[in-house]
Amino acid sequence: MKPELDGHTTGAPSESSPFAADLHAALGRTPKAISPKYFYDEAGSRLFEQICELPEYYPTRTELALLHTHAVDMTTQFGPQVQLVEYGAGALHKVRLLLDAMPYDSVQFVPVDISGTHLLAACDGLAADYPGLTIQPLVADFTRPHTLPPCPDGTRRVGFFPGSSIGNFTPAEADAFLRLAAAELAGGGLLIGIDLVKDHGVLHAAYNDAAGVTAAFNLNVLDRARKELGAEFPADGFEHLAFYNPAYRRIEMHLRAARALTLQLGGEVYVFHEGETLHTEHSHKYTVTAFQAVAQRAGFTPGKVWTDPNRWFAVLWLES
Ligand code: AVJ
Repeated sequence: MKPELDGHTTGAPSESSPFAADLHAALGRTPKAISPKYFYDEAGSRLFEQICELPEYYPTRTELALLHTHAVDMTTQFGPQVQLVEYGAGALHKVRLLLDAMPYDSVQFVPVDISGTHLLAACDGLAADYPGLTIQPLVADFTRPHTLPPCPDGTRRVGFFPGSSIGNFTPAEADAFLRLAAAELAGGGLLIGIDLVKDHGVLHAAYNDAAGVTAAFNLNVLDRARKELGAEFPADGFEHLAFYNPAYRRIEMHLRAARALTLQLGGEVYVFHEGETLHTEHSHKYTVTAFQAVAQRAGFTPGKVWTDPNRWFAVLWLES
């Protein structure tokens, strides 16, 4: 198991990990910015699961309700014989709602995830609950070229990308991912969850929860830098900042220096002036029609759309 597979290392502070290299690059650029993938060590993954349960964080429960209510209608789009490819599979909770609505012994399930240990454990749990389901896990970064198991004649390849994870991508990255997906899902389709543009107060609250879980999740990146890389900075030096940027239709998360300070990492000293931020995440919001236009340019034909009464979240079917 290569430590770089899930972007984190354990044990003694190490200067040679991809996290160290990426953090140096992040702190050296203007404006300072790092990939959100470094949120997800064990502590960060647990915090994310807590976020999903927060009263203010509507996306998870809204999407689960859509999958629960419309699973039969959704899986009817797939056709009778499918190879179901889940991108960034994680805990494999959501796919169960689809499998419950299908004769799953005719499904070949291919969960793709960068974190091999978590993926294989989740597959064991799924196999125990769905006897007869064919599961072929693939440990890979799905945003990079990868090889899926062959799809037999008469079987459609269908992608599943829930959670509005695509919101973490910049528009250029989203376009690149959708083009890759349209090519590898040719003849099949993609079922994708997207978070919709909405009242700014609702968006703001979802990323600024009263219990401070999102703040802890954001600050965890620096906790990791301290624990794993021996980074030094004032304990109360950084604060959580999350706001909706309407010009880009995205939530931005940052870690903001509460005062002028320095962060030391492996012999380098990085200066933050008061209020300067390390940008940690984008979470892009879409309208249904804007997303369908992006998907169409990437090679998909938009199909059915399922959304909640508030129109806060949508699950889209795209034919490829
Ligand atoms: C997992 C990327 C969909 O953008 O809402 C939650 C991550 N960040 N709270 C999101 C997240 C802060 C989440 N995604």
